[in-house]
Amino acid sequence: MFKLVRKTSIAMNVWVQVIIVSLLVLILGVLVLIYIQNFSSNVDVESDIQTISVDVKEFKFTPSEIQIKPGKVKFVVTNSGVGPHEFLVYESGKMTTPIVAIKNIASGQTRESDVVEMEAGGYEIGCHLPGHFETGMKGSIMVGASASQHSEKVMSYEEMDKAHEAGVKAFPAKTEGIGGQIIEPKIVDRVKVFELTAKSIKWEVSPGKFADSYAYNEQVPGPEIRVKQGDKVKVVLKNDLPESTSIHFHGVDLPFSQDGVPFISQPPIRPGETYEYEFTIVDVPGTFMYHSHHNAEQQVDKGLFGTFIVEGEKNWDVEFTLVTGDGSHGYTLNGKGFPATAPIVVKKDQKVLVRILNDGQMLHPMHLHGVDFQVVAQDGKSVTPYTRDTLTVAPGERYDILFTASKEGVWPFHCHVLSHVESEHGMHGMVTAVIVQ
Ligand SMILES: [Cu+2]
Repeated sequence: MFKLVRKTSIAMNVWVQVIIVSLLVLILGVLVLIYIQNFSSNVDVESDIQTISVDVKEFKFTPSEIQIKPGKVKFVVTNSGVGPHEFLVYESGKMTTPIVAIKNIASGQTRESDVVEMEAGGYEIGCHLPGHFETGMKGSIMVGASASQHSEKVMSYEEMDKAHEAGVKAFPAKTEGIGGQIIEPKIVDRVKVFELTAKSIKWEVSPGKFADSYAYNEQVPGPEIRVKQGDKVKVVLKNDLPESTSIHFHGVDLPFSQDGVPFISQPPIRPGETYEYEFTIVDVPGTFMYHSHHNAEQQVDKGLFGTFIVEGEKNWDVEFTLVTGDGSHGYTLNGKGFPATAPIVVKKDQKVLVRILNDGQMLHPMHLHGVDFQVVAQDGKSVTPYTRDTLTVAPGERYDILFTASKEGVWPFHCHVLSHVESEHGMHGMVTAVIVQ
């Protein structure tokens, strides 16, 4: 009995050892498997993530049009601007539920998003700090099976030259619609009556690029109103917009009741309504503006602005009006972006007056090649003339400049904030030329 027990316990010991060793081998095997699987899936994930670098600044994203493949995406966003910005990615039309939201990116900071899974389809990007989206901080992401990593590849110098040449050769490019055409008043009981209708239109900013716009008489800028000191003037506004509006005659000396600010000096002009402004011109000759003073950030941006000129004696041969714009239409002169901007065509030795008005939201240092000019008036009041070749025009300001076209040639006349005028794709935006023949 004793012997038997001993034998059994020896046999049991061997079995226990076999089981322990087997278990150890099994555990080791499982560990190796887990390790291999983990390691290989890490590599997979790593090679699967598309990293998209985006530069943000006032007021654009670079690139603004992104093409990627469906799958895992990480955004690396650098703020090279001066103020804080945010970077939101959302499915088209679902602005309120972004799939990526990097907020409060300070100037100089680079921030990474979490890795997100993006299925094929259209997405939008935007900075929704007040005014930023509207001013151009927006773009799109196309997620598609055939897309390459980035749409904006590096251009060769030959491609860059070609793009620049094409732009210059296209100038002045034809587009639908001309803004700022002089409107003839109806004379009723010795009152000059100007009729304006505000409505939504598609405005062709540059060849093939149409923008959702609001316009007076289907023009951006609206028709140019010209009056004389002492004139009795009536401006009749019909509102065919989907929202209320008003007109403020910027800088014009008129009674409080005609100042055009809803809930301060008048009720808002609601959709479908017609409203009349009536006043007598007391200002001395000069350059003024008119624009919406209701939801103005959007309404003026979309095109509800125009030039209001009090005419006087002319000591120049020809004159032109140049209104700067910098909102949802991109960078524009008289509602058009280069190469669709209109040139200033003059004969040699003509005395040329240019009225420059800024109804946008940014500063534009306007620079003329070839000859200096004299600043003869600011905000509709004459000043002691001073000579410049570059003149910064701030929002709301108007300047009258005078020069003699003493040299034949094609002299660029452009804003000198370079992002408003020229990129690797050539000249765009706020560029025109004085063509002296
Ligand atoms: Cu500019």
